[in-house]
Amino acid sequence: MSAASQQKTDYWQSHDRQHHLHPFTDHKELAEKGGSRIITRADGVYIYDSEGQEILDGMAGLWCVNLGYGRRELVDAATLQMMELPYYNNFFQCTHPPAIELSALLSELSPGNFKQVFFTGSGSEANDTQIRLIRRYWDLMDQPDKMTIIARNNAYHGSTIAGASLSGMSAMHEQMRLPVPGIVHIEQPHQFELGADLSAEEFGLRQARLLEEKILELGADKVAAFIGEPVQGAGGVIIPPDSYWPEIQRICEEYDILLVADEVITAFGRLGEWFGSTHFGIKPDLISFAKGVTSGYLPLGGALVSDRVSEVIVSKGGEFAHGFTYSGHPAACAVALASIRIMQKEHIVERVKKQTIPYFHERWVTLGEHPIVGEARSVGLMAALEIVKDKSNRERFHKDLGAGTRCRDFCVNNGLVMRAVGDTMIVSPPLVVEKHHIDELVEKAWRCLDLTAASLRTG
Ligand code: PXG
Repeated sequence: MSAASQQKTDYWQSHDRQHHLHPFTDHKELAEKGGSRIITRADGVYIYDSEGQEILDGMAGLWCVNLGYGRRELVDAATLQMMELPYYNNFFQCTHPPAIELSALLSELSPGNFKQVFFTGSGSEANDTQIRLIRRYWDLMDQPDKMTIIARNNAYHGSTIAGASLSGMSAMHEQMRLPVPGIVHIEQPHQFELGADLSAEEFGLRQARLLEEKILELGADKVAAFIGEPVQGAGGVIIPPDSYWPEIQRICEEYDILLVADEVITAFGRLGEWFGSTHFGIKPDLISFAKGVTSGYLPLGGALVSDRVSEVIVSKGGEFAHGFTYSGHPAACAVALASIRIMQKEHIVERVKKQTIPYFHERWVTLGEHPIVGEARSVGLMAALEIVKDKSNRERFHKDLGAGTRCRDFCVNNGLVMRAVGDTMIVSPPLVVEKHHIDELVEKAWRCLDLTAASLRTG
């Protein structure tokens, strides 16, 4: 590293420390470590830090940069839209062409009958919107007592008060005194942690039936909806057994409960379909999206609303008292349109399904042979490794050893972004990764697992 880049890094790190509070960060620990890594540019599937290191972005930013970095068409779409109309709102009986065109395109791509879209600025706001849509729907159906929403432990639905309440992250709940009333949780379909003794089929059915038990406990006339990510992402890429979602679907139908698929991560190609619900055969009433809709180039999210819900909301009338300044921001919508059109033109979803996913899966599962890996699993372009001390009985390393964060740090220092969720390592690379990137990812991951194992041996 040159003296000039060292000086710049020092300057940025010191200002960052003094002025910038980061999301989900222990600032005391960060300061002790010497400060943040500063990412200054990116190209394709690589990011570059202020010291000039090239790092393969195994997380597509934060599960979002699906088309990779440096796509000129997305930049041009934003620029043109900003010149034409940088901002106008969708309140008070107004709108603009990008929001109209994007809502029509999303409706066309959606699985099933989703004619209406409500735009937000993020995934958290999308889920906040879902709660309002759900409550509005049951009020208009003259069943105002159908209020409670059932979510799952270790789910992630965002970090606003509503998003964090729907989420099942105990640390978030403790710190923020959540969930808010009317949101309850059931156990997740995490077989590695909770169901090693059962077949996948049995475990999936057992975990789905926890929903039925909870509905019966609360009374179906009190339960409004169930929300779940088709595959839990931030919780550690938890892939439900095939028996899980069909049973959830049956239960929602039997007890007249709305089904919300939080597709903030799984929509727009990550599972080899436009929507992850198609992969699992889920027929949701509401879908949350964000992230991949713009490939992360600008913030945008939303709720796709099925005809069942939207026809009630539209036909019964009365104002839907909800909205954000940036609901359907024109530049974000223009980027989303450009991003989806690139995906269509380059047949990205089909290519990912037929070529990238099978190769990625074949290579990823080889990491399961590593001495400290208890399980290597993947679905679509989402994958996890469970770091264990003893492969035979899934015993974990002592928590204080921080095996996961050690591995994460080895990865980033050796040119790979791989995230740690406790001792579960996860990746979700851009959809445009090629075979040689996948080889590089798996080789680097293996090497960093070796380094992790060696460092754990020496304490
Ligand atoms: N739903 C799901 C399924 C998500 O993954 C959100 C909602 C919230 O979206 P916004 O745009 O409000 O952040 C998410 C976000 C992680 C991590 O550590 C994951 C997310 C966000 C931040 C960190 O894996 N997912």
